[in-house]
Amino acid sequence: MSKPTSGGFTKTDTWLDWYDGPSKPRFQLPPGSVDAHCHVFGPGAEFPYAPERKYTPCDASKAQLYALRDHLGFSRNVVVQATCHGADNSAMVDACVSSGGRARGVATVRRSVSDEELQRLHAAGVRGVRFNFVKRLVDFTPKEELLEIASRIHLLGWHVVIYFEAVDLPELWDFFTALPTTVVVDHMGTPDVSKLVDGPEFELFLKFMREHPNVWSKVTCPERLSVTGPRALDGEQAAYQDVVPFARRVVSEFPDRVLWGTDWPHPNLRKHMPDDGLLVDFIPQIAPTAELQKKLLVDNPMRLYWPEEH
Ligand code: 0GY
Repeated sequence: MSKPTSGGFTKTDTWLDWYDGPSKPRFQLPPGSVDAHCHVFGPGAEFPYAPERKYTPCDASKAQLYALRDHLGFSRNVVVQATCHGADNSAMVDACVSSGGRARGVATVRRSVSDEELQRLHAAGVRGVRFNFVKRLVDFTPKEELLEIASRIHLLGWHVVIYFEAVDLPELWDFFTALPTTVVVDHMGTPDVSKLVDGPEFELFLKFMREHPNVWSKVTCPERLSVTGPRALDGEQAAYQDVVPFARRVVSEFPDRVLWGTDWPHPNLRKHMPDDGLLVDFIPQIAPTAELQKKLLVDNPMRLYWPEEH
């Protein structure tokens, strides 16, 4: 089914719509599991896309997100501001406030954000800001502006989510390690999984986590990182096999600092759109024991996003 973009927007030519009718996962999520990385897009007619955006997605509403949550067996969501909405957090905030306390958010803010606005975001459920260094997604923001934002949101008990390409880690290292907050890395720092898991590139990322106990990682996006793709290698094994050693390594070494999320509705995938049920079936391969699964899906996200209940 095609999902046209509303509000007078036309989605980017190569845009793949999210997967309709995902399978029911075979893996049963532990009770209270949190989808700690997902987005809402618009709908554009209600929440217009930002003029400075680098892509126009298909609409993906809060109702569709929460239907997926229930279908997959999650209890809660962390809705991360997507770059197509710039620093207008309205769609993400609307999703959080309509969730009945079952969603928290990660916002994008500019240096000019007022204290009142930060308080308003906090009341809506926002607990972090995202700093994005992926050049195809955002324009450059000076580091001193980001540090200023980080020191302000630190006072609210929020954390910083960072999204970057693995090749840029050396250059960004000093900035990242100067952040005063908990720092959550999107998608394991986007490793090139055709390289060795114990090669220099991924070792640098592991060193980053090892030397900085305030750094957490989302072990997300096998569909984005995989080179071999969704093809299952045999009847019993799930897809995205080339990502497994990377994610498994991070989960086993840092079990108390990892998060998992669907990444629905999967922005900017150009080759295939994953079946979200299949993505959930990926989890036991990277977190093979019930204890690791509970940390990854319940304890860690609750500690970070719902500390008052933890
Ligand atoms: C992701 C990945 C992407 C995009 C965004 O905010 C965004 O636009 O997050 C991407 O294109 O890699 O984290 O979902």
